[in-house]
Amino acid sequence: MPIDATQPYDDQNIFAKILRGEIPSQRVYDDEFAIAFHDIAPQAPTHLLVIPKGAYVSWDDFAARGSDAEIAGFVRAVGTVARAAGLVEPGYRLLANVGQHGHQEVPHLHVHIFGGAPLGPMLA
Ligand code: IU
Repeated sequence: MPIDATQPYDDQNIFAKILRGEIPSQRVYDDEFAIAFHDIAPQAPTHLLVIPKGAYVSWDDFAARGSDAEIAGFVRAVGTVARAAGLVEPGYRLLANVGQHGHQEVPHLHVHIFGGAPLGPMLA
């Protein structure tokens, strides 16, 4: 079920638990601002999720409340994860779903990284 992106942050959401290490994940990256792990139901040969360490519901919430350092750190982490996964050449796709119409299901900001095969045109 898609979430309401304007809801208050719920620290019992599944990605908060993954962040705290209470639920296992296949973690591939960890720094001051972000972690990255393999999506449990991959939709491409490489499908990673990058999440900020801060408590942000969505991209909208992060853009509004995140500090410049957190935002810069997170953006750099996404780039670093994609590069480390060997995706820069021949390329990859980033996606952040927001709220009901975006079909965001987990109420902790996450950026999907898809790659490892030609992905075709964007489907709205
Ligand atoms: P969405 O952007 O909120 O729709 O994406 C949520 C993603 O989180 C989706 O691709 C799930 O497969 C993924 N996921 C996960 O990796 N581990 C989990 O425990 C759960 C969802 I729940």
